[in-house]
Amino acid sequence: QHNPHWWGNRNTIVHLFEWKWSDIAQECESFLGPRGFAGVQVSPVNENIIAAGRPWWERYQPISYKLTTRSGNEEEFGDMVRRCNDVGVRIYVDVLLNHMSGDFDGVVVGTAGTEAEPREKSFPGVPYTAQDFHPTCEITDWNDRFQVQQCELVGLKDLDQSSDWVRSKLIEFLDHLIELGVAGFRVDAAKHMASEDLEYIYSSLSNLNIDHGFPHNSRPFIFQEVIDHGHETVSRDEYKDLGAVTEFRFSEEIGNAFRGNNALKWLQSWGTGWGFLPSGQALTFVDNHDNQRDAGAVLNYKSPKQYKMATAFHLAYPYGISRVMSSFAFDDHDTPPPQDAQERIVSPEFDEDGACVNGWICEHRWRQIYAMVGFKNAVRDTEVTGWWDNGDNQISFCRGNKGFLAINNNLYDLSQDLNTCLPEGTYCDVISGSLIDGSCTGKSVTVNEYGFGYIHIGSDDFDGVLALHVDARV
Ligand code: QV4
Repeated sequence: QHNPHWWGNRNTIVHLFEWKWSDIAQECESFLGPRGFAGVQVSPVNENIIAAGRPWWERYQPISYKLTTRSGNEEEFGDMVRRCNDVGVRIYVDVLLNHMSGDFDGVVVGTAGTEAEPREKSFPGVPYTAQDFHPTCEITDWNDRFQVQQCELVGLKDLDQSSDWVRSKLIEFLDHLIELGVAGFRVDAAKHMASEDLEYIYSSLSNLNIDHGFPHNSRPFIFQEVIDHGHETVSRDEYKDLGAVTEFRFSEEIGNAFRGNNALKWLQSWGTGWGFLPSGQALTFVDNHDNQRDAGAVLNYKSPKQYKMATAFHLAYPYGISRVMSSFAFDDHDTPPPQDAQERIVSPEFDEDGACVNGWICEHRWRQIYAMVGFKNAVRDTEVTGWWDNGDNQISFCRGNKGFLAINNNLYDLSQDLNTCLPEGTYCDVISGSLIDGSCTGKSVTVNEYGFGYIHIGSDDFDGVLALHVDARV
C-alpha cells in the first residue's frame, strides 16, 4: 500500500499541523491546488482528551472514534475531503491505532463530549474495557521488543491489536474515513505495534471510495511512523513492505549537512547510498512535528536560510515520498496552536504576499518552498545528471533537461559558468522571484546553446539556492 494516489504530475504532501478542516478546504481551493501540491496530512480526526492549556499533543490521546476535535466535526471533515479531492489534493489522516489516552484520573470528558476513565482503561464511547489493552508496564529499554510493543508509550493505554474486537474497531474507524474519501493514513507509533497485526488491519481495509475519483480497487496509502536511527531491535524493515515508512535518518542527515557539519558534496550519493530505505518505501521530510521541537541537528523554520536550502535539496533530488512541514510558532514542547480566549483554534491570516501572520508559520506558503513544489512537478520522471561540486559546500545538478538546482552553503560566493542541461533560453530563478507577465521578478539566467549559464549565489544573498526549470522560461 505504497501508492499515494496523486493526481497528474503532482508529488508533494504538506502537513497542515493543527489546522481546522474548514481552513484546509479553503487552502486546497485557493492555494494548494493551484500551486500543485499533491496532498495534505491532517492532524488526528477522532475525539481526544482535553489537556490543560490545550497543548497540540492532547490530540494524540484518543477517547473515542467520533470525528469531533478542535479542527472540526465530521460534517466539516467530509466537506474538506470532498473539496480537496475536487481540486486534486489528497487527504491523509494521522491515525492512532496503538493506544488510547493516558493516565488521567477519574472521569474525563473528550472533545466530542464523551466520558472516559483513562486510568481504568474504560472508554465507553468505543467501547473498550481493560481486557482490550495490554497490561500496564513502562518502556525502559527501547531495544526490548516486548516493552516497545506491549508496554505503554509515555503512559498511553496500550491497545492489544491481536484481539478481534480491537481489530474490528480500528478497521471500522479507518473504513469510515475511507468512505469519507481520504486517500490514506499516517500510522502513529507503528513501531509500538506488531507488524503482523498491522498487516492484518491494513489488508482488511476497504478500497478507496470511487465516488471521490479513485480508480476501482485502489488500496489506501499507508505511511508508518517508525523511528529507526539504524540498529534498532524493532526495525523499519519489518514495516516497509506493508506501506511506506518515515525515514528519520533523512531528516537527521539533511539537517546535519545543511548546518555545515557535513560537506554538501557528499549529497551526490543521497538516498539508498546513505543507507536509507528504497525510494518508494521512504516517507521523507526535513522536519516533522516532533523532531522540529527537539534540540539537535534537525532544522526547522527558526533557521530559515538553511531550512530553505535543505528543503530545496529535498524537493529537487529524486528520492522518497516528500512531505513538507507547515508549522505554528512555538517556544517549547507544549506551546498550543494559535487559539482564542475560548481555546478555539484560530484560522490563519495572510499578508499581501500570501504569508501567514497570526502565529501560523505556513512554510508551505514561503515562495522558496512552494516554488520547489512546482519544480518537483516540472521535473517529474527525470534523473539527476551533471552533478557538480566545488569539493565542499557548493553543489549543482540537473534533472534531465527540465530543471537545474545550485546551492551555496560556503561563506564565499558561487560565481561561475555551470552546465544547466537546459535548452537554450532565459530562465527565471524561482527562488529569488518568479516569472510574471513574461519577465523575472528575481534573478534570471541565460542558458547558451551548450546548456551552460552563468550562476551567481553570493554568500550573503538572502537565499543560498538558485533553481531553474522549463516551466519558468521567459
Ligand atoms: C507523562 C510522563 C511519562 C509518564 C506519563 C504517565 O512524561 O513519563 O509515563 O506522564 O504518567 C504527553 C506529555 C507526556 C505525558 C504523556 C501522557 O508530553 O509528558 O507523559 O502525554 O500523559 C505526542 C507528544 C507527547 C505526548 C503524547 C500524548 O510528543 O509528548 O505525551 O503525544 O499526548 C517515540 C515513539 C514515537 C513517538 C515519539 C514522540 O516511538 O512513536 O516517541 N511519536 C508519535 C507522535 C507523537 C505522539 C505519539 C507518538 C504518541 O508523532 O507526536 O506523542 O501518540 O519515539
